[in-house]
Amino acid sequence: MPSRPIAIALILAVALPACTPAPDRRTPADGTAPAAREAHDPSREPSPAPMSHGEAPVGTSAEPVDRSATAPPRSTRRVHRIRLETVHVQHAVASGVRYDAWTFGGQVPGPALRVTVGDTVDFTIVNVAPMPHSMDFHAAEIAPSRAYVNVMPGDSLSFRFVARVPGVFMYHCGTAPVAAHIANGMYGALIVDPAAPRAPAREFVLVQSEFYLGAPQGPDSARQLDWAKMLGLAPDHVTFNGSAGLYAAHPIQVEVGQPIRIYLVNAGPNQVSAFHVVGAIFDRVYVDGLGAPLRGVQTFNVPVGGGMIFETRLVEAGVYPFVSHAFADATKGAVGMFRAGQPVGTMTH
Ligand SMILES: [Cu+2]
Repeated sequence: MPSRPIAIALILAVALPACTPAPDRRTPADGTAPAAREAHDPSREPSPAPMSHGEAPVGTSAEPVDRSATAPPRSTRRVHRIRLETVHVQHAVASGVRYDAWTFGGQVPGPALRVTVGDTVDFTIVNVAPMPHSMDFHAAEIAPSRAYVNVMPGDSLSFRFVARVPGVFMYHCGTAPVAAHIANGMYGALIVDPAAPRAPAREFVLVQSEFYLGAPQGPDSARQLDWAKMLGLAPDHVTFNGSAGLYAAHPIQVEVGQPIRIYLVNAGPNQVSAFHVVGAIFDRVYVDGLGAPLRGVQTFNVPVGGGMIFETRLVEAGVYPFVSHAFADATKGAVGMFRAGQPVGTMTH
């Protein structure tokens, strides 16, 4: 353990940049701008990427990615025996930032699941973590008092449900305080396909979520939840699939004109996702439910705890950012890139 003065210095070194006050908007008595204010003017800082809407450094599609966004294939089974262990692991929430995560299946988000309307989900939760956890499937119609109950360490619980409504649904731990269990990583997406398959497309699953970092407890220590930041809606990182800017560093390769379908779940626990693909319009947005899709949509809000299906095409070769258009959140990591075809004259070359 570091000595107390060193520990305090380390905490301040990490915490102070995050606590930098907002630019002072008061006008000085002499009308001149103080030098300190100019030094913090965001417009004077270099753009993180040599393109509009970059918001994060853009890597190449050739590098392997820890977490693929590719959706699992449509299933032909009618009964799905799904077993998930609740396990605590360290998770890379951003480059160089490890987080003490609580998970389903040892990953954040938990595994993407896929069933078809009418299928039976035969689910078992096995708690190998040192505290109670539970499971809440938004795709299920079931009594929470029976199924969504706490599972003690070393114990397990099984329940079944039939998926009735197509869409993409959140699942999450429902143990109190739920905000902590979600903020720590206990969520994922369950796709429920309609009985008649959707049109062929490249299919992706994105789960948006936030992370609220407590001060490090020592050199190279993993971070833990800052409850006050969570209550204050002040995340440090907002992510697609658990890591800030993951698909900016590892753009998702698609073909020009190819139909793209994105299953998007917003796990939160707090921030609405204003989902948008720069340079594209959504041909269809399926708000969860049984109704007809919206057509010709630029941006659509996915509520916390909601899931929607977005369909689009990218009309020419190029790099197309996808973001939460709530740009504080994009700046904090809710940004990725589609790379259509083989673009020339971009930062990918
Ligand atoms: Cu939990």
